Amino acid sequence: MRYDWRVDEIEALFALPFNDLLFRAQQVHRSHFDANEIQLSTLLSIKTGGCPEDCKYCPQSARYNTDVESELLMKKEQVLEAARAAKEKGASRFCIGAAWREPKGRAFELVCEMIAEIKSLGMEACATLGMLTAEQAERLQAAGLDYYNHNLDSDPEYYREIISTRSYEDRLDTLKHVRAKGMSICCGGIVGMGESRRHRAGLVAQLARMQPHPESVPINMLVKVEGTPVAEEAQFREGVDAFEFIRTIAVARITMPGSHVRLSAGREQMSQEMQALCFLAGANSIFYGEKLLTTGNQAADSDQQLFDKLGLRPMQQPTPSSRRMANA
Ligand code: SAM
Ligand code: DTB
Ligand code: SF4
Repeated sequence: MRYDWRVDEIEALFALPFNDLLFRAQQVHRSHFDANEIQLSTLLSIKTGGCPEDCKYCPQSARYNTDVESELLMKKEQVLEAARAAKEKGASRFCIGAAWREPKGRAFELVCEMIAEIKSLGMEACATLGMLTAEQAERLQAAGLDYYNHNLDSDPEYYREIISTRSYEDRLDTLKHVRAKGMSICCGGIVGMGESRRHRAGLVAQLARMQPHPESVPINMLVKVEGTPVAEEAQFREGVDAFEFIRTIAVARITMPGSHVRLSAGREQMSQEMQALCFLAGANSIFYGEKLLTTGNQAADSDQQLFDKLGLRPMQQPTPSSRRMANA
């Protein structure tokens, strides 16, 4: 496994002829995974809207005028009901998200209780709650949390155009705390916010230089939500075409061979053919269920149909030892 990827090497991968790039990605994918298995994670927003941060893509920031209303923390029983339903439909991981800068007080205690109960259903538990201190990471680990999601979103340079209220270093610190307590990391970014290919290569380099690599790497296609600056302002308007997005997946697969690369937000807007190319490029995980946090996702039924057409199978929950080996 390599951890010394340079941005220009990654840019060179991006620049390969499409067929060569996908061939390389397939070779890497097949030497680390069963290429017909897809990991299924279901998301639930347990605390929606009203976030003090200024992430320019986010419908949940209180600073922008979007359709998202601020809600209170969801009740534990409701969360568990959603987790049970997700398990019933075949998800192996349940991910809870809160629109916070960081977790605090009684709400954090309640989230720890939710995590313990999700674990008692026999599912993997993931949470995304904003910045963490070392103590909070320890509490989450003690509650049984398997994964913490905290994205870098972009490379360090373009990041400054997108978020001002939390630094890149803050994000890396949170990831360090999560790793130090022995939890797995889910960390990726967003494609299509007006960034250049060099910035995309820079994001992948940041992820691929982490040692060990994040176990889950969500690659989100920007969901343009009315009222957010990236959807409204001209400077962010240059999106990416389907091929550039698929290239990003392939490059993530080649540079992080043992990670689950997730075809994440934006799938509702993708054709089945595009999703199939993402799987061919090495994506082996999706968000499964009709909602992401506040926006829509493909319905579970249509995912089942796509899986049938492609001969894909849901991945069973990996055992801790097989996960460790994937990163060796
Ligand atoms: N508040 C927490 C935080 O940001 O640390 C957790 C929730 S936040 C919504 C999780 C991630 O969702 C973001 O880091 C971003 O990568 C992704 N995301 C948010 N809005 C998105 C959008 N409109 N399109 C694509 N991805 C988005
Ligand atoms: C991630 O990388 N993508 C998910 C999850 N981690 C938390 C969130 C996508 C959010 C898309 C916009 C929304 O539904 O609000
Ligand atoms: Fe808040 Fe997270 Fe949205 Fe940023 S991405 S505004 S931190 S909910």
